[in-house]
Amino acid sequence: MLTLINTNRMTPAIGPIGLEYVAEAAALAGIEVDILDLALCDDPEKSLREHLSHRRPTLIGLSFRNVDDCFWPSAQWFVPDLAELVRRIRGLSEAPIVLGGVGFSVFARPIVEYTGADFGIHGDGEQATIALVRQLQNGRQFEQVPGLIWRAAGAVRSNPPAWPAEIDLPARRETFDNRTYFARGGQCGFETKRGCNRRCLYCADPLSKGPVSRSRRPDQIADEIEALLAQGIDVLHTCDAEFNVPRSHALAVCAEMIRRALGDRVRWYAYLAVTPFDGELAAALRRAGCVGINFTGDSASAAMLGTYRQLHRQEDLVTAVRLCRRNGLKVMIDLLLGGPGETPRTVAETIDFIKRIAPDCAGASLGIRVYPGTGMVKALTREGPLDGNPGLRRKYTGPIDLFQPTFYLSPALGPEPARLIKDLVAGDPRFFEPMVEQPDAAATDHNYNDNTELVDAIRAGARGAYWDILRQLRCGSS
Ligand code: B12
Repeated sequence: MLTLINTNRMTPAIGPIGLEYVAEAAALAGIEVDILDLALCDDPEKSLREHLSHRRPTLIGLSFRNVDDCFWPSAQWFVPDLAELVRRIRGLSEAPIVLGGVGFSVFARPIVEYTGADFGIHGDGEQATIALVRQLQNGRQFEQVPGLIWRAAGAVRSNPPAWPAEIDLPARRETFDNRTYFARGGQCGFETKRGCNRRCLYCADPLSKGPVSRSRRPDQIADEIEALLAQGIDVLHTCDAEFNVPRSHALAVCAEMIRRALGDRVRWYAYLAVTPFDGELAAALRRAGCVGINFTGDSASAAMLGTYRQLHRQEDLVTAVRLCRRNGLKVMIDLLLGGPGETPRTVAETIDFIKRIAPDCAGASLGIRVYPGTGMVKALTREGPLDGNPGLRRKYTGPIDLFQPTFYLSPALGPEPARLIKDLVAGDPRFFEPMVEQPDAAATDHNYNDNTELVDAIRAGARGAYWDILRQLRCGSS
């Protein structure tokens, strides 16, 4: 028996889609699967005890979605809680423990070492978990398990990440309680591809999902959406890095949804790169049921777009907003303020520009989570040793340790960068502002970590992407 446990208790609750895919693939391969969803338990400690007391699994799998909340200055780190959970499970069961998940895959080896887990899977979990169960039952040839991290003779060993080119994923989405997730989380996810071939300076997606885009079959995606619809779940969010990379696959997915008239029955939101985006794609998205797009804008300053290695330019932002308006799509531009070389002038240029092109809303995040293995680290080490870099912010003490939440914030923004941005936003309600470092400051940001404003709105019936729900609450329009 394979016991799979969802460990993510953040609210609003997001369904553990990755773990559900793993569970359904394992069941399809003939493995007996057993589920414990700690997000939906009132007393997780008690549920864990009761659940494990009368089961003897071959393997216990824990999903670890968020390593930290990626938000400065809250900078919450969740790895110590995971280590504590592993310790508690050890006291309740002798089964080996495997870890996996998107956040996990960014830091796979250090997390296995820190938590003392037996195994970890870096990358896609479906076939790797099946292979691990088989090897535990027979042979223990761990070199044959894709993406596996394991302990042997006192050392931690690892195979190359599991990023199979072919994704055959006939998901039924019946293993977790997606109805409850819809009621508590306001939307459910669906995935159309994995991996990204872009090289944005700060992004960890190529580390967890691989450096090339690997697409799912449009018919399997549409089947999955129909399965969710059959459960009464009709508001969705893509779980791809960028839905429109590559554009051809985005169009193919939309075409299949249009062919099945899903656009009349479902509303969905997506993350998109600013380019490629054109009239044909915008119209297809709308006809397929997409109602809102969150663009990875990052900046509107040419210098900063170059630093972030973004492919779009100011005029592409203009086009994106215009095409969304023309096609009835709500539009959010996500900004990443404070990167290397950011100055009060480049921030002002960006905020003024965004105000002028008038998206429905804009996320003004301040500070960039620095992940090991990204271009950010290379750029910063060119300036000198990380310890002593005046731009690095963290809440822990001691030497810089990128495993723990560590953020970069351009020193040129001065001693009160959040205040600077607030002044530039000047009360424009379309902007989600960075949090000012004061204990009594009212939240005007878009941190979805334990966000009670969102939890309450969803309980009262709001559905959709969180930026769209917050936007409606703050701007009062639908
Ligand atoms: C879509 C998305 C969102 C949507 C979710 C919508 C929805 N209904 O699902 C929204 C906007 C709500 C969101 C919010 C947040 N997100 Co988000 N999100 C994503 C995104 C793009 C996709 C995640 C996803 O579902 N992937 C698809 C699934 C199928 O993949 P998967 O989970 O990796 O699962 C596979 C493997 O990991 C593995 N696996 C999974 N579980 C297990 C378990 C075992 C035992 C094994 C062996 C394997 C295994 O197998 C699975 C199938 O192959 C990722 C980035 C990315 N490209 O993945 C960021 C990402 C996960 N988010 C992130 C963050 C930080 C957050 C927030 C905390 C942000 C915030 N402060 O508000 C919140 C947290 C919300 C919550 N309650 O958990 C970070 C996490 C990084 C980190 N430092 O830990 C990511 C990686 C983005 C980033 N690079 O910064 N997010």
